[in-house]
Amino acid sequence: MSNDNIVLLEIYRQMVRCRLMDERVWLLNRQGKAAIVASAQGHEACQIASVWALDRTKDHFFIYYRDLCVLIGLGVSVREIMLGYAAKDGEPLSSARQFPIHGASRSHNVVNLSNVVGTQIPQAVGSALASKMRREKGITIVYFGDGASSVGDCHEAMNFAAIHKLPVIFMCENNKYAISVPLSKQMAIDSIAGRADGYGMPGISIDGSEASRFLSDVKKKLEMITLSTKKSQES
Ligand SMILES: Cc1ncc(C[n+]2csc(CCOP(=O)(O)OP(=O)(O)O)c2C)c(N)n1
Ligand SMILES: [Mg+2]
Repeated sequence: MSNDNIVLLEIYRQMVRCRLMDERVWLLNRQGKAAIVASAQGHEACQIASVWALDRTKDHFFIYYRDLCVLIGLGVSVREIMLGYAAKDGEPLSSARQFPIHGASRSHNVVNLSNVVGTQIPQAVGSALASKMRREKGITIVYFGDGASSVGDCHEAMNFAAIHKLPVIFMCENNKYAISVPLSKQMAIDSIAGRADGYGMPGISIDGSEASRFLSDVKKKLEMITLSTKKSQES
């Protein structure tokens, strides 16, 4: 089997693992045993493929509350995550003291996250600025929802990142709703990626349920970012 196929198979394994875990957590929630849950169902392919497109040993991951599968992709175990939902000791992100899957893990390169929508976006841009100033190779990826893409933090962060040509990927997981508010009531445009033009950086829309296309498109984007950051470091 080719290396590419081995990676795709592993991505698929992790997607199935996440879906089964997510379904189980929902059952526990309905039984009153898991207090609060933000489902990642339907987000599995893009979340896991995004991790495989990057380098877990040197890149920085700024996740949000829906990124259960990113954590699995980064190597947090199902057991560790379930301990969080059950509020038991041994969970590595916050020792189960926070909302499940919140907290930080240095060994997994996950930075602490807030439940307040959009706050991780300027923080991620700060991390990318630090990488650039220290001439480190790592890049930063920040995840957020379509609703978060409308908050002020997001606009300020994108503007700053584009001006300074920072090594950062903004990954919007567009599930077309911010709680019960549909996309058409959140913005007057069709493509969130189209906004990138306005900041002066490239933006692409990818089908988030297509892991292999996602993987190759994110890798292409990474090459562009590395090139552009290198050029701006030289100038
Ligand atoms: C600043 C702020 N405003 C409102 C909320 C309440 N809230 C929690 S999730 C959410 C919807 C976010 O939607 P989106 O960014 O599309 O992410 P999704 O949950 O769809 O993945 C809102 C408004 C919040 N947590 N923070
Ligand atoms: Mg949404």
